[in-house]
Amino acid sequence: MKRIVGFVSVAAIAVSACGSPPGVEARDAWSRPVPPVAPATAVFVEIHNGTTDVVTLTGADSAACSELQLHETALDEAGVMSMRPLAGLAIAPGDKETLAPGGIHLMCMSPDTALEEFAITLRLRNAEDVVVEVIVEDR
Ligand SMILES: [Cu+2]
Repeated sequence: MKRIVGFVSVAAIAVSACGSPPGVEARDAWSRPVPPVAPATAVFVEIHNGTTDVVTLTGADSAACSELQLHETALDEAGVMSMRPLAGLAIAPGDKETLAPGGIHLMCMSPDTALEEFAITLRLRNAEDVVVEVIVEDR
């Protein structure tokens, strides 16, 4: 039994020495400042899939939002830009997706508009959840 425990701890050291394993990384998360009465605000982020599987963003959570929905922006039949919920955003292995103004975004409902930054947790299929800090700034 003692031998098994010793082997496990050596293996754990070997893994940590190699740095963090390839995974999913979220970078450059941001949101525009909005007035205190704003019912919602969009959150943008870059998601890198460093795994060997397709990873799908299905939504997110944050203490700063009553709900965080995945939305896409599209032209409707009347030619008007509108937003609609998106079930998921697939990211190919080794690829990245950028959530940006005019496209896919996360919609923070009832945002806490007093915050200059807030954490969100990205919900992913095929990978662990990823927490990223959203910076509130004008771009
Ligand atoms: Cu939206």
